[in-house]
Amino acid sequence: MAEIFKNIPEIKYEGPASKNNLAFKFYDPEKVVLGKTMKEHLPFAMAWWHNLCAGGTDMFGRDTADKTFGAEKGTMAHAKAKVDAGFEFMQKLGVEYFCFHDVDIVPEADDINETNARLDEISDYIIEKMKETGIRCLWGTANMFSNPRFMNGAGSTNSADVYCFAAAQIKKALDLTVKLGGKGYVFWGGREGYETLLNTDMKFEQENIARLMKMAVEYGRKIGFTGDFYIEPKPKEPMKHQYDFDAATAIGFLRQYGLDKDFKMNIEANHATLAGHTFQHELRVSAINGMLGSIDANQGDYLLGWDTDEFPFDVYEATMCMYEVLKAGGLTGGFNFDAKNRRPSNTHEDMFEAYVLGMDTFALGLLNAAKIIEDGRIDEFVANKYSSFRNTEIGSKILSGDATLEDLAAYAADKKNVETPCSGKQERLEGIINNILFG
Ligand code: XUL
Ligand code: CO
Repeated sequence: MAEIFKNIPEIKYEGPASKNNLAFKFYDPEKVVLGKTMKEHLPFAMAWWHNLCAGGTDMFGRDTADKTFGAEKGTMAHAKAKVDAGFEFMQKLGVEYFCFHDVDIVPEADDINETNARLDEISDYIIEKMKETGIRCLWGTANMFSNPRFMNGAGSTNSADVYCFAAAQIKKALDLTVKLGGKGYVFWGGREGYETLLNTDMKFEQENIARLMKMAVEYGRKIGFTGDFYIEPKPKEPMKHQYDFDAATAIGFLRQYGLDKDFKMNIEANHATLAGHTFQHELRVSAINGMLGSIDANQGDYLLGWDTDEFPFDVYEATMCMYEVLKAGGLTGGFNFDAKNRRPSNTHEDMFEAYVLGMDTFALGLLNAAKIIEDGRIDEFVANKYSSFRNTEIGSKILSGDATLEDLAAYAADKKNVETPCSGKQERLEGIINNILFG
């Protein structure tokens, strides 16, 4: 098989002093941090769609990057060239997983049966490559938002026929995910939402989405899918209002429809900030509900109100992410770079440099988060902040669930007045973080 990225060597760890743009400065796969190697802490994945398909087209201009990999676009030869390119790319970087939508891996045909035959063919080819390289599938999904048939949604569509086509795509994508040994299956509700309530029966749409998810779980379990289903929350774009607004909303939805045992969250940094939350907030909400599954590792731009899907470079944000992940005991999924090069970064070398940046950013985040945990001052402060509930009789009574409202009112009446609680010490804590990161 001819090499595609001819001028790109295998990317190695060279350390922070290195000036080599094609070397890791911080991601040292075998380095042990808090008892596990970096590679174990950070199961990185390549997003098929951005890395192998997207060429930089935006609202104002066509592709700037060449992603043909020597084949004619829209052909099965091109689909195979993307497999070749993807596996060479992952191998050179030491990325051990990939994520895909059905339509990323083959060109969609007019007849769904033909599309499915193409999917069978390409997945056979992908499996060969997986066997050769040891690279694995993190998760699969069905693209139920690009085809015009999904303009009114997939699970939330008004058309029973379109609903069946969505179901057929999910069925096939689940077959593929199981065939490729994927650890997870993602639902990102691209067009599951609405533009105006003037034409929308919100309750009907949400119930129909839940029905589709239930069918997916039943089918998945029947064919031997033992992994997690994920919801990837996003508040808007393409729809004005998306039903999976954020982690709290998605978790409430899953509980309402009895889906919470089979689903976890796939949290994307840029989606968190679009929802008006920090990445860390979304991770914490998922973790405290036992639903932190996987991460779409990217970064938004606070000056732009849309999903820019940038490669993560914000070390502070990555640090807080890794702090949450470590405290949660790791992910069942991984870190999928749902990120794309900026449009003018249009060379193959840029593709590699983007992954070097993202992987180094998360490696730094891991190192920093481990230092914060080992330092212990932040955790100690938070534990002490609530100590009145643990160290006093009345506090313990509240926690044990034995107290009544009357008991507490009688306690307050006895006390007559109460001191203000301890200071929140935000500035001290922020200083501690700076001191740990840069000291
Ligand atoms: C879109 C997005 C998707 C999902 C998979 O914003 O993040 O690519 O990750 O459908
Ligand atoms: Co995503």
